[in-house]
This record gives sequence, structure tokens and C-alpha cells, in this order.
Amino acid sequence: MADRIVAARVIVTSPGRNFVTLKIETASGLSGIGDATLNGRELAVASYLADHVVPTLIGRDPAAIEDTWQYLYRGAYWRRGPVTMSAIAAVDVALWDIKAKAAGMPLYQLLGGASRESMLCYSHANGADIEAAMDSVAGHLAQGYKAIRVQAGVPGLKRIYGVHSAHGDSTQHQDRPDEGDWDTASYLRHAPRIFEAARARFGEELHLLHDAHHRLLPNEAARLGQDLEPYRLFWLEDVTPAENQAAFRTVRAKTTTPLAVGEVFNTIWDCQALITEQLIDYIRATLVHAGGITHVRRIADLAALYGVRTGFHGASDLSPVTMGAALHFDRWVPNFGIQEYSIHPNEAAEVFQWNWSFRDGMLHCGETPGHGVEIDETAAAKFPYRRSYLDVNRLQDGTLWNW
Ligand code: KDG
Ligand code: MG
Repeated sequence: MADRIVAARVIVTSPGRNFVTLKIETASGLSGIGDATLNGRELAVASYLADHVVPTLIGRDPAAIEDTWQYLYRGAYWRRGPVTMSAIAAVDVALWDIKAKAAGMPLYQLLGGASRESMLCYSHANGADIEAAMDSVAGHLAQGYKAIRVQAGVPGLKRIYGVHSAHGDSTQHQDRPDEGDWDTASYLRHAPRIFEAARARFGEELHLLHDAHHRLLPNEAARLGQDLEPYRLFWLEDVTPAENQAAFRTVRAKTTTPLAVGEVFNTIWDCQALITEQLIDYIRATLVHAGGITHVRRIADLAALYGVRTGFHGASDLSPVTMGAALHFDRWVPNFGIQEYSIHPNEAAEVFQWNWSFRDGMLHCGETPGHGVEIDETAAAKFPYRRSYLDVNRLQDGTLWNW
């Protein structure tokens, strides 16, 4: 007889930063968890799940993952969007966790088995100026990283992405966002110097990455891509907002610097043209914000047809659950490129237990059934939710800009 879902609950916890987790339990005694964290808008997804999704899950067959995905996507009528797709992702990843546990297999086996033994990953080096950023790169090299994203402060700018924000990417526990400042001309002059310094100090072999974090217009993005060509980046990320996918035609036509984009994408429709027109090299759509394994697998399969590789978002606001599930996906996916890897706050280890490991610049996923991440609900209750925001960003005349 088919198993059935008997309970599902949303766990909101803040061990160093906010995380939203969905736990699903079945009549046969299995349980699985999925991440639903949407940085800065966490409670919206928690409510979407608790108020609208959980009641419909009770009694369903946990093995019917595809049908449940379609039920939540088509059944909502209101398609797509980060809140809906993060909620669907949490259900989907929890159900894949349960299916793999029921099969007694690590998740990557269920997806099709290992395409590789371990995964290349990159971490974040940064500094208030180029010298500090280079010292940060040296520190990462000493830890074994083979690929490093480098961000450095820009002279004249007080607070910019990747350098000055608390936790790298968000303001924790305040009632309104902090504000950064931005000047494109200063940044475009400065950014190539960071990578000139990095190549001069660390040589040619290290994989270097950089995140422009949606700040540039298409022609400015093309300029940056060209100016960075001598330094042979692994990728240049989010050079321009991608709501208008056609904007990438301008960038692509003018530079050979590899392009990565997609951490804010929710569905395959956000990258259909980017992929099929081969306008990018790496797709960063990630399990938690793009509908879970069931949907990201479709994106990855489309990408494979067009020579685009994966490079999943892995900032510390994506919970250890997403990281665990992503590593199983990465282990399987044939067109894997790289995995972003950020260390979670120390307190997160009191709440989540995981079995992946980092060695010699590579990530290794665990071999236990499921995706290998569990949550301790008693420990989670010790860290209540605290409101937090991503920064906002303004040009120097006060105009609100992309953060
Ligand atoms: O919540 C937003 C962060 O995850 C994002 O700003 C981090 O750009 C980011 C990255 O590349 O990790
Ligand atoms: Mg990014």
C-alpha cells in the first residue's frame, strides 16, 4: 500500500541568520526536510507553506513527487515568483529526501548515479581595498580553494556588495535595510585592477570569479567583460539584470569573458532565451528558489543541450538543507560546472546536522540515504526569527539603484 503524508510543519529559526525549513512526515515513519529560505522575505514563504500548502499535503502519497509539483504549480493558478517557487521547492526537496530514504539510497543515486566523485567549489575573498582582498585570497588558497570569487572596495564608495555588508549579503536584525552607494564609472575603472593584482600575485592557475551583482547596463557590462579578458576569469556573474534576457545579446557579442547568471531566477522561463541562444556559460538557478530538484533538473537538462553548465548559488542564506541537496544534484548532473560554497554561521551547526565535507578545494557529499541533512527542532526553537533585510543601493545623487 502506498505511504501517505501524515504531518508537515514549517520551522523558522535564526541560528546566526534566518532559515525556513519544511519537515514532512509519513505514515510509515519516514521524514524529509526542504529549505524554503527567501532572504529578507522569510515569513512570506513560511505563511505560504503553513497557511496554503501544508493542508493540501496531508494524505498525499509522498512518492508522487511529479504530481505534487504540478499540483502546487498549476494548482495555485498564480504561477512563478520567488515566494511560490521557494515554497514548492521546500516540498519537492523534502519529498526527494523521503523517496531516497525509502529506497535506502543517497539522493544522487536516485537521480541517476554519480557523474563525478567530488565537486569543484568556490568561496568568497574580499577586502576594503585591493591589498586586503589579495590577503583574503591568500587565506583561501591556504585553506585549499582552487576557485575564489574576489570582491574589493571601490575608492570613494562607502558600502558595496560583497565587501561591506554584514554576513556578506544581508543586514541582520534591523527594522529597515542598510543603504549602499554606487558609482558605475568608479567601479568600471577599479574592477580590472583587482584582477591585475590577483594574477600578478597568484599566477595563472587559480580560478578567479567576480560578481557585478546586477549593477551595470548592458553596454557597461560589455566594457567590463572586455577589460577583464586579459585576466581569464572563470566567470563574471550577474553583469546586468536579466529580466530582459535580450540584454545579454549585447554583452555576449562583445566579450569572451564567461558569463554566469541566475541566482534570482525562479523558473526555466527566466533563462529560456539565455540558454537556447547560448548567451551565458553558467546557469546559477538554485534548488530553493527555482522549484526544487524537479524543476532545476529541467533547467539543467535544457542547459546541457546548449553547452551551458551549472554553477548553483550557494550563499550562506541558502540553508544547509539546500547545500546538502545541491551537492547530490551536482554529483549527478552531467553538465556540472562549479558550486558556490559559503560557510554558515557557527550556530547553524547546532540546529542542522549535515554530512558533506570540504577537502582540497572540492566538496564531497555524504553516502547516507536521502540528502544527508537533518534538523534538530528543539535546538531550532532556541533561535527565534529576527527581522532582516538585504541592503538597498543608491547612486550618489540619491537615485535608487540595483543592489
Ligand atoms: O540573498 C542574496 C544573496 O544570496 C546574494 O546577494 C549572494 O550574490 C550572491 C552570491 O553570488 O552569492
Ligand atoms: Mg551573486
